[in-house]
Amino acid sequence: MTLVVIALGSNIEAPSKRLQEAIVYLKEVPGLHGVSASPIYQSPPMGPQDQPHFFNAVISGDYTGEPLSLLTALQHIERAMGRVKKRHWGERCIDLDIIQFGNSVIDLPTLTVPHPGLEHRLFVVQPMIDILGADHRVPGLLELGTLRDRLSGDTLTLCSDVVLG
Ligand code: A4P
Ligand code: MG
Repeated sequence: MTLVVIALGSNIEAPSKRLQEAIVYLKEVPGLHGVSASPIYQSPPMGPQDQPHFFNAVISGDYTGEPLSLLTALQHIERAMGRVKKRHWGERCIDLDIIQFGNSVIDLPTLTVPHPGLEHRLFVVQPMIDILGADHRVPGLLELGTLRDRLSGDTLTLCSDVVLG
């Protein structure tokens, strides 16, 4: 079993409902067990500013398969949910990124893990802390609490009206 962390993001087409829908799909991924979901957070878009704010959450779970199998499963969910690629860092109804795959460091053309954006994204670091704790570490990085302190100037709002699970 490998501890995996997956980031969820959405900023169009009823984002918080899309995150809930994605959780339902994630719980059905073969080999992925014990899924627990963070609260949802809202933040201004990173990248192009002419798009709506993002809703983000993370899930953790235990996975029995290989990294590329998990990536394929996530891309299948994105397609099933009707995701259309518009532009890099642009609007999307769902984005599923592998943040951590146990202690693995993966550098393939189609998969980079740990996700290289993690230490710059409070909208991933904070929900990871919520479910894994501030002492948790991702390979090659300092503990999450330190990453959060470095991002303390970033804007992040807890959406307490919707609970995933
Ligand atoms: N890929 C490589 N590594 C991974 C990984 N660890 N997990 C490849 C998932 N996929 C990975 O992704 C392009 C390719 O990345 C995939 O085919 C896969 O083989 P994509 O989602 O189709 O395209 P993209 O938008 O160009 O890139 P990406 O990396 O998903 O965008 P980001 O970095 O996730 O940024 N602002 C806020 N506030 N919150 C957000 O969630 N998200 C984005 C998207 C922009 N701004 C945001 C947010
Ligand atoms: Mg992606």
